[in-house]
Amino acid sequence: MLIRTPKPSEIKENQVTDESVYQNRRQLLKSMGFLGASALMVSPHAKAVNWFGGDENKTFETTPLEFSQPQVYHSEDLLTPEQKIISHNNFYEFGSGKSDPLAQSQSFKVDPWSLKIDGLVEKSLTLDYDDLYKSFELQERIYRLRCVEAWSMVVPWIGFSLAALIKKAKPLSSAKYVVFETLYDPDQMPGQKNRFTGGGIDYPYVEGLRIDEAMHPLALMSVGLYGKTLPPQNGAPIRLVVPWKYGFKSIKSVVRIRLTDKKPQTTWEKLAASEYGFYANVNPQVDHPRWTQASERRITSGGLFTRNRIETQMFNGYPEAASMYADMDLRKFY
Ligand SMILES: Nc1nc2c(c(=O)[nH]1)N[C@H]1C(S)=C(S)[C@@H](COP(=O)(O)O)O[C@H]1N2
Ligand SMILES: [Mo]
Repeated sequence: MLIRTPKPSEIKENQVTDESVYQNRRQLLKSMGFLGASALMVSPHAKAVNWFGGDENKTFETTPLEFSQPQVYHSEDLLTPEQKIISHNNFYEFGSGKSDPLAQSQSFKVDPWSLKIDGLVEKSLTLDYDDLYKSFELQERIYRLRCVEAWSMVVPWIGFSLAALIKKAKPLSSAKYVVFETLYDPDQMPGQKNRFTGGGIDYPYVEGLRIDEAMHPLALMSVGLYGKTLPPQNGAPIRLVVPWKYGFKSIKSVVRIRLTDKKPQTTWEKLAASEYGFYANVNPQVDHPRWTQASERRITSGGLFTRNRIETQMFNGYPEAASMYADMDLRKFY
């Protein structure tokens, strides 16, 4: 592989401030042996607000992760504070309100877990809970997350490249698409039981990528954020992150990755194909039928409703993705 030349979307570590500095120092101290197991704390989660019944006094416990220092960040923006990232979520399996996932998911069981990679591969694989953290080198990646609803965050994810995982299964040349599936477990996920609170979705939640998109170095399988394992509301124990696409492509709590020769029908496409396409590349020039996509509300350290409107960038500011769509009409393939 060639040495990469930094793109305008990439800047050096010392230009990113905020909570990541704290986390990176912490990681360094840990690698030098200054932080023993007893000093490793549980994440200071916001207390779950309970109105469905269930999680009242429970807070999911996250664990610090070992990860390599990032060489390149893909954002010149300030990080969104951890408390916002873990309390303002879309995860319809736990309810369709932004605070439902935190409130509803705190007793979600992530261990044992089983992630299967199969379909058009030479070697099907199953990763168990421990494999998620030790099969690949974990790396921090700071990405913008741009929801189709026109809000956005900047998240310090920890994970490994999706390409590494797919390569391990040895894809056949006939594989053209990759399909992802979230856990189906209505006993644990109240939204899967109730068509109303679950947003009318036909579960399990399904997403898909073209094989070249899945093999793109920016596509990440995330197992953590802010230096620790993912909390359930963000897609524990493992979720996809595709930073140049609208957030709904970044499917959470994945149990199956299947390679196929047919374009899958994805959850949101099935629900409203004219509003949520298969490609879903962030594009300020193609509006959602009901609102503009030219700008977005960046969630920062200010109050959740602080006015912080910024212009949306093509491919969410990841021009590295552009060449994959060079000969496509992105109005038609939205
Ligand atoms: N299984 C599943 N994955 C999902 C969703 C969901 O409802 N269910 N919501 C998506 C949407 S619309 C967005 S914007 C992101 C939000 O990720 P976050 O809550 O970690 O910010 O998750 C995506 N992944
Ligand atoms: Mo979203």
